Amino acid sequence: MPLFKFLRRSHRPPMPDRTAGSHTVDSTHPGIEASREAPIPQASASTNPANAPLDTFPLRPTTDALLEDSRFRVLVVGKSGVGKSSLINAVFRANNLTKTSDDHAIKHNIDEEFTSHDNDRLILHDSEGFVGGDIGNLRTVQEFIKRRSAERELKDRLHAIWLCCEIPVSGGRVFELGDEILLKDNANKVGNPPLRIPQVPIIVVFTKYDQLVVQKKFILARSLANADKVEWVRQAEEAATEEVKVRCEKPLNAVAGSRHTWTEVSTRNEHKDTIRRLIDLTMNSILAATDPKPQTTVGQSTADSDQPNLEGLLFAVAQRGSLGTKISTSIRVGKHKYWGYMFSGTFNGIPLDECVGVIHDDIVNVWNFNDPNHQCLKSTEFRSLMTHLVKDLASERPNPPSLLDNVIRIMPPAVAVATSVPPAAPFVLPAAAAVALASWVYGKYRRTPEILRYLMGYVIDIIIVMSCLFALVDSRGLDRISPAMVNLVLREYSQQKGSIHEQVKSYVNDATLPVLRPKRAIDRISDLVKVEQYRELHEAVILSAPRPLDDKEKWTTPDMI
Ligand SMILES: Nc1nc2c(ncn2[C@@H]2O[C@H](COP(=O)(O)OP(=O)(O)O)[C@@H](O)[C@H]2O)c(=O)[nH]1
Ligand SMILES: [Mg+2]
Repeated sequence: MPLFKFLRRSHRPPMPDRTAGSHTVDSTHPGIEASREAPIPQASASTNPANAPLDTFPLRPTTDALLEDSRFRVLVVGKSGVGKSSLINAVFRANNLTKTSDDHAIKHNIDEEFTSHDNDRLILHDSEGFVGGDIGNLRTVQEFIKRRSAERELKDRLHAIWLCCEIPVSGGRVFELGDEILLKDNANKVGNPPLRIPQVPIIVVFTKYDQLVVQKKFILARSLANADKVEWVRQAEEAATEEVKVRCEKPLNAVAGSRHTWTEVSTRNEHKDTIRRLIDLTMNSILAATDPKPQTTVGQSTADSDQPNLEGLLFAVAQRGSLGTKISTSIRVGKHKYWGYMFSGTFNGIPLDECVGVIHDDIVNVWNFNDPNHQCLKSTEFRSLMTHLVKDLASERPNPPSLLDNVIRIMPPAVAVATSVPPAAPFVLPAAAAVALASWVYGKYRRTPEILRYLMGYVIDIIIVMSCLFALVDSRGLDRISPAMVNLVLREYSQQKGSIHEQVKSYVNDATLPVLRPKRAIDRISDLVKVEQYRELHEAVILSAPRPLDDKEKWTTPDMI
């Protein structure tokens, strides 16, 4: 029997398969689903939400079933040297890609699957693109796209295609004949709605944008001799962007029409915004392609849905370059299931550690940090620290324990373990004592202001902590998550959490409880985790991080946060 239910792994039938549900794009936060109403917890739809038992025991993170067997599958097409591998690294931080099998039956290189231990949410297919008038490889690519688009199973299907072409800095054609035929055929193709097989989006990626900026800087150097550097760079980028329109967009429009999705990228650090844009565009294209409903504008649909868009979720989880997409996806996944339960009372009677456990795991799954076996972010130590972080949300006058609470254990398991230590060693604390969860987690869920505050605070805090880790990893080019990184983030955030927690307290109290609506509460969480509000916190985390971080550092203790 595991020490904490948190650590228990349960088995339930997988999530419903991708169904005829409508998938929509949230234009403000490209995410995995856009439902204007928070989904009503299934169990409460027809019964009194406060009393309805959950139909889904034991609880299981929404993302678990999906992520168990499906990964984001992308085809990257482009001539050798255009920057495909660098791009994959910039978007997914997937170094050391290796072939998954040495299957001699594979006829074409394009069928080989590349995966990386650094980011196991990705399967890459790599194609050398087209040189000159070579049509042979074009046929191979087209056949592959056709076959992989028609796969019925999400896990086997191709989810996106990046066609990479280097920006011709010193003149010349941007496309080869093969690129043009591929784009033209794709533009003329229609999807297959009756079979619900979506057309896999092809995003045209014009690479090495920085080279064009350098060229423009050089040209402008003389005329802007007296301008400051910022202005010089701004003008060079503006001129480069105009040049991309002439050298790349115009030829693209000529072969594929003006609605085709494209963007310019550079994998150089100073152009990270181009990588974020590619991620957002890819997300929008996947959502638009997999939404069978008519689109109003790209990325917006007329329909609401509480079904997650699974292709979109796979990409949102796999990518590691867009903080905004991570935050909006955390919210979408939460909205889809357990956050509604949190405020409606559907969790009634369930041990709180179990409720917190599924909410925690769903969010950690979305962020997909390089954390082998989840040894940091799903560790008991981290869960424990997170439960302590929200302790200041306790009621000043705690509610008297309910009858329900009296029948469950009130002693933290760690203490229970401590008492079983032989009397000969009374002062030797067992290791588990250091990882006791905060006491509020050892009760059962009841819809009280205090418990709602703890849960709401936990969700907000863990998303903010994840966003700080993201900023730290991104700015330092760090690889794996370590306790040192998490400790640092927790220390910084614990100094700044006061105003957020005040807002949670004023949102949920004795007076507001009777009128609290799940949808409004979830919207409030979304407001409180908007990324713009945490730029300073992210900077503080980055500035206070020692170089190098101590990878042997032990977990901090709850009194330090
Ligand atoms: N200037 C510049 N060079 C790049 C960029 N991306 C990749 N490269 C360089 O282009 C070369 C080929 O890159 P690689 O990713 O291996 O291309 P692949 O053969 O298509 O996989 C390497 O020397 C990279 O450093 C970029 O955005 N800008
Ligand atoms: Mg390569």
